Amino acid sequence: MRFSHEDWISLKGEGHYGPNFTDPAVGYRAYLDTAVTIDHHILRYLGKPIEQFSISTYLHKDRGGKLKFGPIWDFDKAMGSDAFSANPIGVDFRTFWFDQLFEDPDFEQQWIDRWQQLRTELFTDETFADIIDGMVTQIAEAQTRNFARWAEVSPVGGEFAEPGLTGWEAEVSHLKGWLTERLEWTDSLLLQPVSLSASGGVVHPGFELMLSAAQGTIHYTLDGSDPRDPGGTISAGAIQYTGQPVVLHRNTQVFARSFQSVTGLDGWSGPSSATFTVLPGDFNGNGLHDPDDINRLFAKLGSHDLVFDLDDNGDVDQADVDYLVQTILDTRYGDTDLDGDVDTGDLTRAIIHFNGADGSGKFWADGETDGDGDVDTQDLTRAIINFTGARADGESTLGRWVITGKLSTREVASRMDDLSITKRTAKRTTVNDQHVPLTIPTHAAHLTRVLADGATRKQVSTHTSFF
Ligand SMILES: [Ca+2]
Ligand SMILES: [Ca+2]
Ligand SMILES: [Ca+2]
Ligand SMILES: [Ca+2]
Repeated sequence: MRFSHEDWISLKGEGHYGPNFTDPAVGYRAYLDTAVTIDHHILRYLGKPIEQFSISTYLHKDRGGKLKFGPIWDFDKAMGSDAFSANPIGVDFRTFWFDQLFEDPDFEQQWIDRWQQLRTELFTDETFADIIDGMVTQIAEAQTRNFARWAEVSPVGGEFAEPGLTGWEAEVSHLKGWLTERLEWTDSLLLQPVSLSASGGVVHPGFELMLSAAQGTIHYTLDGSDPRDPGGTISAGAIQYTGQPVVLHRNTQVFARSFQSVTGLDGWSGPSSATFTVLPGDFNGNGLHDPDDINRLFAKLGSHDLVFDLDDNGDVDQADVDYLVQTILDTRYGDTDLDGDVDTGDLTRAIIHFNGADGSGKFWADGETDGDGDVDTQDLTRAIINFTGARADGESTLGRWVITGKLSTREVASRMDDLSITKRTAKRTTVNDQHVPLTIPTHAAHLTRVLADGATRKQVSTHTSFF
């Protein structure tokens, strides 16, 4: 059927021209597919056909569906091929079918958002050149006969063609140049999107994101919500960028726009967004929990670097290591390989790397537990108390324990006495406020055998209060 412009006008009232025309329930959005409409409008706008936005217009709809503009057609006089479109600059695109739609700031913003999105994906010089070159290939053979037959319109190129070209090649080059001019001129009307210093993905806690915009002030959110409210006001949740880095501590969805307080098309830029994965405790930002993360925390003990202050009390101390090891990684001191158990392999590593209270240069994977650089009796005792044996289920996922019993402090002390083979130290240490005679065996195989025989049967309390 024919849907005339008069029909369009007659949809006023609560429809197209009514006072509530922006109301999604009764206004134009109730019966018009705006995304399709905008794509249709942008394509016509881009080509600048002489018909502009009036004649040569089709609309269609599915039964029960919304009105959609299209199919699109009539570009015989467009894109620099005639006097009207010769200049790629200009055209009032808020006319006729589309006049009132652009009175709605949210429709206008949707157009800007779509345009700027297309500019990063499909509307690039490279994409258009590929499309044109593909068409050139198709008609390269036929075009010579065409222009032989219609000599009065023989190809002459145009002002946007690359210098030095003639004939058909100049015509093709002119078309590409015209499109580039049109794209760049349109960009110049709009506030350009905010640039983000990173495009998202896995980053370390404390990652510093920078935002920049050529014009306007930057407003952003970290929860993925639009800093622009419907109607164009700044949302209550939006943060104005100060120029300082945005520090990321947890999973974050950044959504930023540039804003300029003038009326017209340059109120808000299109969106810039990025999703960042920030794993708490993943201090090296590789997306995994690994011994290096704990080592990095060790290096910050005693500082006030808030990135490492996992329990949010202002200090970076052993309590933060507790939080990383026990809460985030859900394992125990002494789990040198972070596979969720403290088994003979872990203890063997700690023993091999034992270098006493004056030692240095040791890390988590060596059996170091408190960031003082050594593997001493304190570290070793922690590992022994936490001994679980190899995980019964054989899985390596942290945090799944098979605890079958409890080893008392007295039993731990007794076990340690049993382990003495070569006494390198007679230092005393403290377990549950009791002094425990500690001996450091140098015979790792014997130690691991004793523990394997003993502690795996009894297991170790999950609630030792060693720290
Ligand atoms: Ca890591
Ligand atoms: Ca802390
Ligand atoms: Ca382990
Ligand atoms: Ca240590």
